[in-house]
Amino acid sequence: MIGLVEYLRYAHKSFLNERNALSIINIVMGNSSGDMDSVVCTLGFSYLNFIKTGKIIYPKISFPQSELKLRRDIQYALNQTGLKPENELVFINDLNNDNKEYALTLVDHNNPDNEFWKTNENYKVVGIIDHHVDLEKFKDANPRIIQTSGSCSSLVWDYMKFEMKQCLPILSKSEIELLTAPLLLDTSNLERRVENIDKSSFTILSGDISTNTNTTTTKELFKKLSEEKNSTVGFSLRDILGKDYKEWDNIGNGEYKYKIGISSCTDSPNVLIERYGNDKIEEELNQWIKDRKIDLLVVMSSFTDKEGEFNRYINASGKLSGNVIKSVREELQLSEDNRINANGGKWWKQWKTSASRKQVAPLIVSVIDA
Ligand SMILES: [Mn+2]
Repeated sequence: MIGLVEYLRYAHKSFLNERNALSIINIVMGNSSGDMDSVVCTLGFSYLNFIKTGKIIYPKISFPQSELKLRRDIQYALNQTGLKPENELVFINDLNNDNKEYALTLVDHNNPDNEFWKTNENYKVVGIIDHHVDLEKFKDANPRIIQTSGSCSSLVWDYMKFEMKQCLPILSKSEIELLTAPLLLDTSNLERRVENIDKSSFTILSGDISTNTNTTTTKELFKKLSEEKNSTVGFSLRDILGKDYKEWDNIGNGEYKYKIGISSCTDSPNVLIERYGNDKIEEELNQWIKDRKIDLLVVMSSFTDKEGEFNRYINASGKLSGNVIKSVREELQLSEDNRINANGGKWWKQWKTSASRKQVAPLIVSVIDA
């Protein structure tokens, strides 16, 4: 049996060699935010499917190669396995506009959200495994698993648990840690947003983590991954905005369709203001709105403060911002924070900390649609 990294190298080479000859390209891809969950679901699904069927569904990273450096947790977990992600994975910018037909398996989203599909409409969605709100599309997809879970990876491991159990014994410690990484990050080391399926998937994986490692506990792994994920030292504000960013298009009932973007960040407003200054922040947000041609940009900041308290803040700009804030204010329990806004900032403290982008995005969309 083939290991994970060995398989990924094999899949990469075979993609480069065979793509011109293929009439239909089978690919699996995560959502456009390209977080650990999306990346690991992509790689893991492709691998386990190969174990199961002997066929390659090519794993595609949903962001350009140049943006890997913004995701230090992913870079770290991949590097640990010995893989050279820059040269041994296929990124979205490696796909050509070549009029190929694509058969798409979506993980961690259930409607294609990548810019790429706007100019390459020759695709079919053939499979979905996701933990976001069901957009009720592609009813013929098989599998079509859309279920609440802390991490989408739990759904993938559960779907192919037979294959997972088969190959775990031959995987290296760092390969298993890579597969465990999204589950730990998405559930804060199994302390928040944990569903039963997360627990059962963790048991499948962790059984082998403990036999494969004597020193690294999952707690330490979680700590290391969080540090890497949250590390933005040396980043420009633009880097931070693009690091975990998603867009929603075609919103509204009128003739004019709105487009909105939501960026998640792990720096507190105070850190951002200290580092970049209020004026620069406002300038960059407006530039972003212009460049992406969006009607609303929401920045969702979440972080744990010195007292160990989990905090959420949001910042809204663009032409819809006033009305949207007014409409979601009660639901998200927003209040102004005068200490932070002293120099003209626009941050709202979100007391309802349980609402992440997964809840906030559909809420904002429904408000604009209404
Ligand atoms: Mn996810």
